[in-house]
Amino acid sequence: MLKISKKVQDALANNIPVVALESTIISHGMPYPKNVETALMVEQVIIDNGAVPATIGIIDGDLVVGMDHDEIEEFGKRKGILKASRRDLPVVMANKEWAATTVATTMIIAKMAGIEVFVTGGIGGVHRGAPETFDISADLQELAKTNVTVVCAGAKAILDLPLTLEYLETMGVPVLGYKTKELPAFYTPNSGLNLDYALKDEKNAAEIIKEKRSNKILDGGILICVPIPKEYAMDKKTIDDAIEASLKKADELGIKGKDTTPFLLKNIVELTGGDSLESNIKLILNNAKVGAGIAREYSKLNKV
Ligand code: PSU
Ligand code: MN
Repeated sequence: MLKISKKVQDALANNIPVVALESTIISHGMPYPKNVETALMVEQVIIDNGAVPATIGIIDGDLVVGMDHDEIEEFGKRKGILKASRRDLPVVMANKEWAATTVATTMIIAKMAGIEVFVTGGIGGVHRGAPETFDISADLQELAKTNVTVVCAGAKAILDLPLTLEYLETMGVPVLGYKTKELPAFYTPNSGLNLDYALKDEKNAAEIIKEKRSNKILDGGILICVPIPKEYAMDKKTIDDAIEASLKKADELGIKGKDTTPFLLKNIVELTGGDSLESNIKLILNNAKVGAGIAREYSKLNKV
């Protein structure tokens, strides 16, 4: 059921760097047509930085690795595309559904295909109020066990960032800041939360990945957090207010489970008049550049 595009297959066979990309951000994370434009721009940044993009999603139950442009367009505009996390995988495969892959599912499929580096915007995490609701994204469990490196801009302040970091620590996931020792907060470079390690550069990241992969006992993901470039960051008060208002609205409407994250993202875009979407796009493009660089350095280390 794994369908890897010819380009991605050739790259993997020849130790050419490949970068995996998710599709939930396309189908459930941004409005059409910006979602498609962004997905295509991200692919182009990866190509311009010397790697091969592999956008991942589920089409008629097949696990597609390396969507073409028409497929990306479909994920952007088709109605009724499901959001598949780990628990949904067997169902959407057996029922031959179209489903967008979350960070968790994209990691699983990237691992199946043999892709180490995966670039996204933000990961799921421990939601605010989780001590009551138990709402903790399956992304965190996946980071604990699946051998893929995820490059992101931290986690959004819709989440409980201190608890998200605690959870990752408990699960043994290395959380590495890209040239920073502070956890970035997605729309802003600063969260006020310390990280233990700052990566010097892309090569340093590749060395750490290589070390972890050469020790079976250290199986699991790695999280690399790249701060949004200052010039694209949002004003902290503006974004915090939009987040607060969106959380309140979700609560009033009784939004739960897998609908929570897409609802909050959409609401924040509306409340900021599209500004948060622009920041979101800029940070992903930046992550793509860093991720491609890490994939390139990692390929170099794996040359025999
Ligand atoms: N965070 C974002 N943008 C996104 C997502 C998270 O800033 O698009 C998506 C990712 O696909 C992530 C998923 O894996 O939401 C997490 O959903 P949940 O909280 O239901 O696990
Ligand atoms: Mn959840």
